[in-house]
Amino acid sequence: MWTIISFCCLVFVGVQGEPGPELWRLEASTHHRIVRDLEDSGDVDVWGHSQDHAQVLVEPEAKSRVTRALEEAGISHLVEVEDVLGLVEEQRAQRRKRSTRSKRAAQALDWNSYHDMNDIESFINWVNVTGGDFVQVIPAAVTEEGRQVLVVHVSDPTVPEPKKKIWIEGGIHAREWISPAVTTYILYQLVTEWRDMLQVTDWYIVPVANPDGYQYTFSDNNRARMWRKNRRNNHARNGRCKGVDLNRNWNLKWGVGASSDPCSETYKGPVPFSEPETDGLQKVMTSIGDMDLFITFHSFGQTILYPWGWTNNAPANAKQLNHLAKKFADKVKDTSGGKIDYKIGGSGPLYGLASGATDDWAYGRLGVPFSYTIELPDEGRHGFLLPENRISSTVIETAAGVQCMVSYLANFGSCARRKTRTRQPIVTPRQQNYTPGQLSFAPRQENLNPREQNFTPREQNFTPREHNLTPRQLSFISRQNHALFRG
Ligand code: 0X9
Ligand code: ZN
Repeated sequence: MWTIISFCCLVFVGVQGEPGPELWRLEASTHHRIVRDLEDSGDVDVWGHSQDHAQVLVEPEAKSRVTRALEEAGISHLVEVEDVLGLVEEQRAQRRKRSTRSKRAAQALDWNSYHDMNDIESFINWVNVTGGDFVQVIPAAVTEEGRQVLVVHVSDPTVPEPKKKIWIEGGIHAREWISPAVTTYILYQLVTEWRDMLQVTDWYIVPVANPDGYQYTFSDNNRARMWRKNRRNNHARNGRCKGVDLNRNWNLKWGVGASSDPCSETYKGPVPFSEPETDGLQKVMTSIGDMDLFITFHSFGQTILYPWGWTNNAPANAKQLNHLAKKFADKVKDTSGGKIDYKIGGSGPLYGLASGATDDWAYGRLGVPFSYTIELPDEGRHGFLLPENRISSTVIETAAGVQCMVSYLANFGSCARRKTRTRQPIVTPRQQNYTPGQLSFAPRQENLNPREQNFTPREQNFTPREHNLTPRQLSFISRQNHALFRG
C-alpha cells in the first residue's frame, strides 16, 4: 500500500499564478469502475495504486466533473496536495542550485541527481567507447522529435553460448525519473564491476524507451514534469492532446484496461505498435531469440509485478515467477538494512487490469519465462517526485536485487542455487592482452564532453532480423495460449 505522509496538509502558493492540478486520495481502489472511467476519459491521471485507495491527479477544469462522479458513486476523497506544481518547482529550484555547483564525472553521469537525455546520451557514448568489443549500441527507433531509442548490448564476445539473455528496459513512462537512473546504473555496473557475470550472461539495456517524453519532463513548464506518454502528435482535438502511452501500445490483448481517448494518460494509440518507440523495440527484441529474463523499471509503488496485466488469472509458471521475484525482494531488503520491503504479485490483481504493456508482451508473445515490471520506490510519499537524495541508495539496492536474480537464474555467483564450480573463463588469444582498464574507468577517448550533443552510435546500420519465433518460443506460447487466450 502506498502511504500518505508528507503530501498531506502541504499547501503551496501557486508558483505560476494559475490554479494547478491537485493530488487526491480516493476511498476506492483503481479496480473500481468509476476510477477506471475517469481515467479513460482523461479526467484523472492515476498516480498510486492500492487495493483500497487510489491516488489521482485532478486538473482544475475537471474538478467539478470528478467531484460529481464520485458523489454519485458514494466515494469520498481527500485532497492530499493542493499545489502539486509547487512541489515540482521546489525540486526544480534545488536542482538548479546544485547543477551550477556540481562538476560532472568523466562518464557524464552520477547517481546523486537526475539527468536529462543529453547527459544520458553522453553516458551511453562513454559506455560505448569504454566498453570496446563488449558493447554494441543498437539504434532501435527514431522518435517524432528525432531522438534515437538506444539498446545497449553488453556481452563478452569471446564467451561462447549458452548464456542467459537479459533485457532491461527503463524510462517508458516519462515522469518516472528513478527508472532511467536505475537502468543507467545497471549499465555502469555491467561495464565496470560485473564483468564476471558476462561469463554466463548477455545483456540488452534500454536506458530510456521514451526519450521524447522523458526530455519533455525536463522542460521549464512545471506541468511537463507530470508527463507520462510519448510526444507524438495524435491529431486529436486540434492538437490539444499529444502522445500515446507506450505501455499500452503492445499487441497482446491490446485495448483491455487502456483508453481510446487521445487525451487520456493511458491512451493506447490507434493500433498496436503505432509508435516508433514500441515498434522499433519489438523488432529488436524479436530478433534476439530466446530471452530468459525481462525487466521493465517503473515507479512508484515498491512492487514487483508479473503477468498477467490484462486478466486477473495467474500465468502457468506463477510459482516460479514469484520465487525469482522473492530473490530480488530479499536482496533489496537486505541491502537496504530492512528499509525497503517490496510487495510481489500479479499485475492485474495488484495494479488493476491494463493490457498492451511490455511485460505481458515479452511473456506471452516472445515466450520469456521470467517477465517483470518493477515499480521502484517509494510507496507514495513522494511518488514520481522521489528526492535526489534517494537516488543513490535506490540504484544500489535495485542493482543488487537484479544481480541476485540473474545470479540465481544463471546459477553463478553470489545467489547461485547451489555452489557449483563457477565456469572458468575461456581465455582466447584475443583475450590474453586484455587489461582490466578496458572495462573499468579508462575511457579510450580522453576528455569526453559530458554535454556532447551529437551522439552517433558506432553501429549505424542496424537492421533487425526477421520475426522468426524459435521452437522454444512457439511451444511456450502455444501452451500459454491454450491455457489463457481462450476467447
Ligand atoms: O500501468 C502501468 O503501465 C504500470 N504502472 S505505472 O504506475 N508505472 O504506470 C504497470 C504495468 C503492469 N503491467 C501490466 N499491466 N501488464
Ligand atoms: Zn510506469
